This record gives sequence, C-alpha cells and structure tokens, in this order.
Amino acid sequence: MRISEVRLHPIAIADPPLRSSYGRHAPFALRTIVELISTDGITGIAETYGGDGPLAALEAATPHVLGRDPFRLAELLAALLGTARHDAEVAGGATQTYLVPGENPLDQHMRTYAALEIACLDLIGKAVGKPLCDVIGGRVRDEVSYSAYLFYKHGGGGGVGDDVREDEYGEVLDAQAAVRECKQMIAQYGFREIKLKGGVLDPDVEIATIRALREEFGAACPLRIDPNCAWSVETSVAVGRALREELSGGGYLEDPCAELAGLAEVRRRLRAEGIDTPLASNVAVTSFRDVPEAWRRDAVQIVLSDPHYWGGPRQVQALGNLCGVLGMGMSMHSNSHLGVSLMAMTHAAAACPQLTYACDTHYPWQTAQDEVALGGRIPIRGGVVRIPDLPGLGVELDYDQLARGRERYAKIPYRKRDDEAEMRLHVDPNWKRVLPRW
Ligand code: GKR
Ligand code: MG
Repeated sequence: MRISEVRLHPIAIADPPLRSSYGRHAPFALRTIVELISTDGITGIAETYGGDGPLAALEAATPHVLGRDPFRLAELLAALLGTARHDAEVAGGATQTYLVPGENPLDQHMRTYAALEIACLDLIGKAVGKPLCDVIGGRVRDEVSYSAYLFYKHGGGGGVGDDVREDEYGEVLDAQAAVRECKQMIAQYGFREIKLKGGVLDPDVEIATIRALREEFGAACPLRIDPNCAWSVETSVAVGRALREELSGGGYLEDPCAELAGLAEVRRRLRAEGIDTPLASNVAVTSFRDVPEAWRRDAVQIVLSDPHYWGGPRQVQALGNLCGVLGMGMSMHSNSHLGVSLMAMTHAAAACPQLTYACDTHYPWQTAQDEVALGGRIPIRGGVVRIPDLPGLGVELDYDQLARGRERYAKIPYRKRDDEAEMRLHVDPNWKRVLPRW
C-alpha cells in the first residue's frame, strides 16, 4: 500500500469572541483538513492548524508523502526533519511565549508531521480494521475525560452577517457569569473537571471566579486556571497563595508567568510557603527539548501534550514515557477545533497511560453547523468521549460540510489567527499583548 494522493482543505469555522491574554478570537477560526488516499483506495484523514502558513508547510511536505508506505512513519518524520531548517535559525529568537499557538517556528515541522502521522494512522487503522489507539500499541482506557473549558467572552456566538451562530453562553465578563457558563456546559456535557482561561480580567476578579466555581461545584471537581503568561512572578505567587485551597486536589496553575526561569521562581516561593500547587505548561514547554530543563529547575510539574504540535499520537506516548520517568504529570492542551481533531486527541489520550488529568477541549465552543464529521458532532457524555468500535479515528468526512467550510474560508479576509487585531477592532484601538500585564 502506498500513498497516491494528498488533498488539503483549508476551512473556516465559526468561533465565538473568546478572550485570553492573546486578545479576542476572530468570528472564524481557521483549520486544515488533510486527506491521504492510498493505492488501495483507502482515505486517511486529519485536522490541523489553519491558514496560509500550515497549508504551505503541508504543500511543501507533499513530495515526501506521495509514493510512501503509510506504515513507515519514522522514515517520513526523518524525511521532514531532514528538510527543516535549523530550529534556532527559523525561530530568529521567537518562542511560543510571544506567539499564538500554531505559529511557533520551533515546532513547525512537528506540527506538519503530526497532521500527516494522524492521517497515516487513520489509513492504517482502516486498512487493518482496528481503532487508531489499538494500532499504536493499544488503549489503556475506553473513554477519555475532558474538562469544561471556560472562557471570559463578549456577547456573540461567532460568524458574521447571515452566517452567525447562536450565542449559547452570552457575555461572560465576571465571576457570576462564568459560573452560569460552567453550569450550562456541565449540564450539556457532564464534565467533571474545570479549566478557566484567565489573563483577561484583573487577577482579583479571576480569583473571585475560581472561588465562585469552587463554591458552586465543590471540592470533587478539580479546578485549573491558565492566564497564558499574563502575570508577573509576584502576581503569580499572590494568586497561587490566594487559591491555595481551590487549586489543590487535582487542580493546577497553568503558565501563570512567562519562561522557565519565572515559573521556577513561582514554584520555589510557593513551596517555601508550604503550597504545593503544581505548575502546568503548554507555553514554556512545547517540545522534548524543553522537558529536561523544566524538570531540572522544577519549573513545571505537569506537561501539556497535544498531538497537533508534539508530533502526533506516537510522540504523545513518548512524552508520556518521559514524564513517567521524570515523575512529571501530563495533561492535554487544545485549540479551537472540530471532531476530527477531537478524535485524534481522544485516541492519543486513550493509548497514553501517564495522561491522568481530564484533557482540554474547545469543542463546546463550536457548533454542528461547522462540523465536518459525517453524522455530525462527536458526543461528549458524562464528560468523556468513548473510543468507537470503528477503524482508524472512527470518523469520516461529510464532503458537503467540508465544501461549506472551504467556501467560508474563501470569503473571509484573514489567513492567520490575529487575536490582537480583533481586540483593536472591537475593544480598544490601541490594544497590544503585553507580558506581564499584571
Ligand atoms: O483559545 O484562546 C485560546 C487559548 O488561549 C488557546 O489558544 C491556548 O492555546 O488553550 C490554550 C492554552 O491552554 O494555552
Ligand atoms: Mg495553556
């Protein structure tokens, strides 16, 4: 079996005006759907970051994919790494800290490879009649837990003009509204862990939000807060101190400030006060090269994996092994996505024993109108996604929906995520992402 065709579909999906330290989400998020067709007529699929950059990288990788045996993944990775310019040269000093997810030049080839690996594994699963998680060594769980991923947001459900979505959650810009958002989300999906995206409002308001969530949902529901580096070391320590109780018992503090040195200092000062809240990261730790240093400095105790940029489900497993050896915890990061990504995340998590926290997912923020999975939205019930008894990822594409996603993409003017531009357009004409903000 060989790969005889690569099809790339740039799509746009409606996205509500969610806030983070990066700014405000645009009315449409960009994704790319990948199809690999084999000489046996089987199609493997994947979903990844969208816009011009990821699309060009996938186009450039296509000659390495055509004619290749989809089982020979190590060879494909080596071929792509061989063509990648040296990390530091490409990055020119830029790191994930100062860029929106999906734009980190240090991980570009891993992101490209990840999409191809997921599609190859889907193809292999379909060829041998096994679910993807069982192709990569086998599942350790049949269902994967996800957390309620709360965002402060402006009014609006995403989209523009005659292509708008219903505003399910309304405006959420204080503690009370965040509790309402969470109740709604839990009622619909049954999540049992909660993540609040912070770094948006004054830290006192975000502390009050976490306290209100604890009061409403109780200690059995672990809480985490992620301001994406918006706080100084001083503020991070103050928030860690204030939320000592609320973030204990399975919760964590995620990327409170920038860089490993800052995180190490926050950890040291909290520990000195007897506070053991673990620090998690998907900003200071984005690849294998970051893990030993994060561990050595005790800067990060929980690494956030993500098959989309760590290099696919097999690298997530390798990361799990490394975290296990180092005694670090592991959770999973997400970005705005549809059902194909949700299933890739679910299979990767199912086959990774070290992943013991509920994974993040933006899935509740997207709607059936944008879903490209045949049969519609992937069910999340009781806070979990079950591995279906189907080969590969367990999803097929709905080609009419895919065509609608492509039409939307063709209509909108932007080709990369720019949350700062959205802030300037709708909130403050002078807004810039400043780290630390508080
Ligand atoms: O969707 O605005 C967002 C998030 O801030 C996302 O881009 C982050 O990558 O979820 C992410 C995180 O945990 O940092
Ligand atoms: Mg994060």
